[in-house]
Amino acid sequence: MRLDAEFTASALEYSACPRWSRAEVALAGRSNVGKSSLLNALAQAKGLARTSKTPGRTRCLNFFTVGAALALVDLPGYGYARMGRAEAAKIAALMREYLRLRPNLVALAILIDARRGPEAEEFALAAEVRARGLDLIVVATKYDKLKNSARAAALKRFAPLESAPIACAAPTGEGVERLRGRIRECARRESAAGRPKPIVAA
Ligand SMILES: Nc1nc2c(ncn2[C@@H]2O[C@H](COP(=O)(O)OP(=O)(O)OP(=O)(O)O)[C@@H](O)[C@H]2O)c(=O)[nH]1
Ligand SMILES: [Mg+2]
Repeated sequence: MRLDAEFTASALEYSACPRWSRAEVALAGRSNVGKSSLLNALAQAKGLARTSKTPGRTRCLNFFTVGAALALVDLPGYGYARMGRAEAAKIAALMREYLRLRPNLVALAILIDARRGPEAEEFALAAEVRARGLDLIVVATKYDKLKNSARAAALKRFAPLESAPIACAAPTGEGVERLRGRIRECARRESAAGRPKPIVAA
């Protein structure tokens, strides 16, 4: 079943994040890893989140509501070498603030190119997610770019993250239903815990 996501808001600064009670599941990852494409695949809506061959496309936090209780957040990518230093620092600060402070955040999906495997940035992100007690979802993206014979070895490189990756391919939809299931599960667990989500004050 698709996630009926609707673009609702963008935030260039942490203080501009929407004030609502929705649980948020955010997608993080290196620039060009396929965050926006996967969001579109989750929603089965091609032009929902803007995708591009040019890395560094998404430069703000983009919020997509899914019904009254959930929102997906497309985060700007990190590690884009050709982005100006001031711009990169601004984006890194925005991400850090969102990850550390956002009370609505219940789970972070870390997207990692299946061909590349996790690197220092992803290990650091995973540690931060666990330290905050959030749910961690590990996604191996662009799985369609790997030959069948190379797939098992590629996924083995994810083992040190200690969370089984969901292998996804946006063009074919492989793995996407599993990821939807995980996202729904995180949101459900949160509402079952009965934690009232704060409506963030200004
Ligand atoms: N073959 C294949 N290509 C993909 C997949 N996901 C994304 N792409 C391509 O990779 C490029 C980057 O995808 P985006 O979804 O824009 O990546 P992003 O992570 O949102 O990038 P930033 O916003 O720059 O951080 C585009 O050319 C996509 O078409 C996938 O699963 N398989
Ligand atoms: Mg993007």
